[in-house]
Amino acid sequence: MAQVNGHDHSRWESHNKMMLEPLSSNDLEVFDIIKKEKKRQTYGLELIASENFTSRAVLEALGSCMNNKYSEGYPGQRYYGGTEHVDELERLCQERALKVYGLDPEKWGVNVQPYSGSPANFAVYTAIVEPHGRIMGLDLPDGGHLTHGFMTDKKKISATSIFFESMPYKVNPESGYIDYDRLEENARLFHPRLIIAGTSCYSRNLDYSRLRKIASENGAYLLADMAHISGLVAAGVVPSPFEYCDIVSTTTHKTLRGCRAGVIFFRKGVRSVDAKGKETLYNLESLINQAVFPGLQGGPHNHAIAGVAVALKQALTPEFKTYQMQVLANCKALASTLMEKGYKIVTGGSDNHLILVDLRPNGSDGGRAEKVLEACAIACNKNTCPGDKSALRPSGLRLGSPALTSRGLLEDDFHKVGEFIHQGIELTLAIQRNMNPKATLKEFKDELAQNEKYQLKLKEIREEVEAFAGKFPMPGLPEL
Ligand code: DSN
Repeated sequence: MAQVNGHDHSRWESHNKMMLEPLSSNDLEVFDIIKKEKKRQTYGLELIASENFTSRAVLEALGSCMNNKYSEGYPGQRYYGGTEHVDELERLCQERALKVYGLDPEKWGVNVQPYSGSPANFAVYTAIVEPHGRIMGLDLPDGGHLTHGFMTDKKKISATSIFFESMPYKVNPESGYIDYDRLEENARLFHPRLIIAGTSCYSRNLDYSRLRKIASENGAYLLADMAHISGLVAAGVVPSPFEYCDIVSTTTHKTLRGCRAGVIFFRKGVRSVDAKGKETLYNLESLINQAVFPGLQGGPHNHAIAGVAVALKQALTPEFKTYQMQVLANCKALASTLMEKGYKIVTGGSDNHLILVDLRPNGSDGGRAEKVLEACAIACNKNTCPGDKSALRPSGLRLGSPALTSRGLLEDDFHKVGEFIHQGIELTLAIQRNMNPKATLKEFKDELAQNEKYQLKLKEIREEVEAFAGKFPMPGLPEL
């Protein structure tokens, strides 16, 4: 090895060794952390509604040499040489994205370069809304996403609310359903440039036709942020936003089950025809493409585009449709188990992959229950419920079925998962009963950590959960 092309390369040998070594020997600290995370994922119950387990093929594409390539620009128009294969890849990814959602390339275009969902949404806003232009999205405490314009009375939290004027719409605090009448009234007063049809924690289908009507009445664009449900839409098991929207954004790693990235779809062709028959055309293609690059991003993450392309191919299979149908069935099974045990589910059920459990009737809240469940190897997240007075003490737990369904759990297994959650919440309530009702979350966590009786109970539940979860296969790379 010392001789390469007749020259002595011996001083380079240790460098080459480092570059070719597997992770397991090259960086034991990172390797060990990843192994621990893999164990946590394998022996725990993953119920975070926005998470999933992507496939081995997606992870292989993601870990490929595509990571190494810069390719600022778009296929055929790059600022770098050596881009023939990334051009081919990006075009393939675009074709598959349109095919998965049944879109005619004459009427729809797609940008697969956004790094994730938040930059994708911000790109849409900067493309079509002028600085300080008006945006209406579902309020975060009501189930919307941060990027849909979240702010409080004290602070503009999301950059969307800093650089644009945001007026949220809300759910009805009694029913938990979106209050479309109030949105309609407020839109007439606010004159938004853009209305966002998208959610992070809403268990019901959106009324896209109603949202379209409200947007059109106000000359506003309608953007669907379908990040949570894009896999369900791809499989045709929930209503599609494409018929009604001008633009659709999504992440690719939630129900769509790819790697972490973002995609924006935009309409092309005729936007409207006036009374005299004069057509107005969409000009979204150049606005959105320019907003993504060079407006907000540099070189696309070609390894992520490769992973997304693989996930999109999988999304075209019958197996993917079966998976998405099972996501819905499992979510319903979990909802019915918890309702049979007397829990209040916001809106009384679910049309999609998630439920929101309102713990106010039980005298508890999401923060405390989340901590206990986490200690039982059950991962979920606290979430505000409609009518919550403070976002600092959210009353609910958001539970989703996509990740565990990817591991092969069926309805009966989800009934069992519901039993485990019930045991965790019972323990939460038992701890609360023995504490001052005004105890802080920190005091609650200290009590949980220090009280031997609770630690024993936690251990008992966790061991059962781990034995149960460990029986299901884990998608992904065999080692990592
Ligand atoms: N943070 C994600 C979620 O959990 O819903 C959305 O980006």
